[in-house]
Amino acid sequence: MGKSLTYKILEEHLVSGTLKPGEEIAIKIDQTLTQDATGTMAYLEFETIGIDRVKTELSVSYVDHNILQTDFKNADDHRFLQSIAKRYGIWFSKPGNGICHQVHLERFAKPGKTLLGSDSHTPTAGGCGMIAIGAGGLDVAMAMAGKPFYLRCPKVVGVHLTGKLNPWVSARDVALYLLSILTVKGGLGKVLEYFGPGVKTLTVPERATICNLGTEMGATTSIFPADEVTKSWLIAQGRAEDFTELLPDEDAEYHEVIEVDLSKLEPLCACPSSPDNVKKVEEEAGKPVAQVIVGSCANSSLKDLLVVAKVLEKHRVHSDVCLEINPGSLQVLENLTLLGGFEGLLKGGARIHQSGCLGCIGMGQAPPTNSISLRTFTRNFPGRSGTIPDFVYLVSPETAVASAVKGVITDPRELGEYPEIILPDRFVLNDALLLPPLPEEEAKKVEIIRGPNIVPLPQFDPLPEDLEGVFLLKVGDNITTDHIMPAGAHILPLRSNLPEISKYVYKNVDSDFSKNALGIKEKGLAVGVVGGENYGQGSSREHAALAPRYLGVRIKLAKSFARIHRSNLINFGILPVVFKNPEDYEKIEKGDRFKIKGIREAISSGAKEIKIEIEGKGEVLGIVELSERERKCILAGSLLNLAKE
Ligand code: MIC
Ligand code: SF4
Repeated sequence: MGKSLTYKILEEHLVSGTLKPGEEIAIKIDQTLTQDATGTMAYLEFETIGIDRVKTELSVSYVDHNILQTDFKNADDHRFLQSIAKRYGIWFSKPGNGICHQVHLERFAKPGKTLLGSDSHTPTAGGCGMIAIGAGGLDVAMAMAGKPFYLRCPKVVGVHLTGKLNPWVSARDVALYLLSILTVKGGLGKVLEYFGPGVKTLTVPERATICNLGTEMGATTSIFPADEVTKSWLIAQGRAEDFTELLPDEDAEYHEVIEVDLSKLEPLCACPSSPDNVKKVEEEAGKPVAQVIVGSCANSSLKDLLVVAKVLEKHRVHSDVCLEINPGSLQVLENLTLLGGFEGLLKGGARIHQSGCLGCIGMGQAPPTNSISLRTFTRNFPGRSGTIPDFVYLVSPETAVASAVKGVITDPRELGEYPEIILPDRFVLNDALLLPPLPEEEAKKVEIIRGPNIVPLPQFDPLPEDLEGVFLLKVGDNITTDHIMPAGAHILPLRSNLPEISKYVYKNVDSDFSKNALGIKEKGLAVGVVGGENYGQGSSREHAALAPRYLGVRIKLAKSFARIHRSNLINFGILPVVFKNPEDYEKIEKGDRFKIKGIREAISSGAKEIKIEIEGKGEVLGIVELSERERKCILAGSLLNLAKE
């Protein structure tokens, strides 16, 4: 049997392990990316490792998340990041240049390479034929230091595309269709590899949209082949030399195959409040809409905005709707303007923002109370918009603009003929906000600028002999990192200040969590959290592990864990334990005391099972599936301690 594209690239980058699903492998990382919200911490960690210059082929530091400067904090972080980039040989993408994933696709994505990014939507670059994986900041820091990236070898799911999308149906609908079958956990431990005759009908940004949203299925990453379409994209970006043709073998072996006939798809939407709560747009049609936003790393490419502009040349935004546009990048904005699209947006009544994540991560754009907001974003987790409760639908740009002009959720096919959209063969390139790395000698002289918001990392103590403590919280299935460590305009600016940001851990689930956890920690006890399936889905933010650890959390006991969060827990010395008998979940209540005798010995001897004594309720068995490297990390108390050892 032949090889999948995924295994071809992994094999070429394999540093240790064998390509057997579930086994720990280590791969060489060619490129890294960070964004500001995870980047400040990643670079503090990178500094601790003590390397003089990044060892990757290319590393980029983007500023796109925290671009709302309500006080000195974000502004200081930007300066810190810029000075770090100068000092260590890193590209720097200034605020306003665009969302990391969109810019990376335009300027740096390269077929056949590996990319590790401290953002869960890093797989967007899979649209350009690379293996692009999201990870915690510390893993990215290690990759910048030239260390390999460790992961469980994924299974490869072949997504066989046939047919061609109909007018008004777009890449978003392909992803929503897959979300409806795979759900938010169907991609766990898997790479989604697209193949078949339908592939050539999709442009690189469309492929990128599909890869981007594979993250919402829990997939390790997603990838498209690098073909003639990829070549034209790279030529249009002035990067013809970056092209290499990369295809799976004709008889490639896939662990599973999903068939998608593109011509059968219809406009879909993810209803509140989960990306897999998918319905046909026509089923939700007629509900009044207050806000519509087109943007985010999933859907703010040139074509996405041009279709909106073309519709607005003929129709006005409904008087009761606020239509907001968050361009994906400076390049998108400039090319849109040159093609007359900017004018179309203005004439039709759209409100235009700068390029960046903005409302997608709750930095402004909160919807009004009890109203429906339609967004072309990645996630509609409860409260992520900044309004609680919120009613956020995830849709395509086509459905977004149709609903914006009609004032109610509308199937875009009602708009009649699809507008003619001609994309340029060559984009106008503008790297005014993209700074290349400094030469080595010059870089060595650069001083790092630290504002008062940059607080050094604390020391993390090693795993004790026995673990005794309190399960302070019990939560259900699919808990997101937005539940654990919320974002938004008030909290995001604290990403480089651990003591401060920890005050917000689980804030919207249990407002006393942080205070009570510290109380338990002061008594010398450990804090535990009990969870259901797919615990920690969503973002790559390591703060969802780091901040709880700061509050004394040492164990999370769940039915299953999301990939990135599990790695982040281990990186910061929190033990991820899976229930041996899932029904034991019912046994434990919030406030229960627990004891694990000889935990240190058990972990160092490689025990697969541990006994957790629950006071007054007997024993619960937990499974600890850790590789040798992960065990060492837990014993040391954090990966940083281990790296220093
Ligand atoms: C997100 O979409 O949730 C974010 C904000 O981009 C995160 C990263 C972060 O929390 O900083 C992600 O997806 O990893
Ligand atoms: Fe930014 Fe939203 Fe994309 Fe995260 S999902 S990188 S917040 S645009």
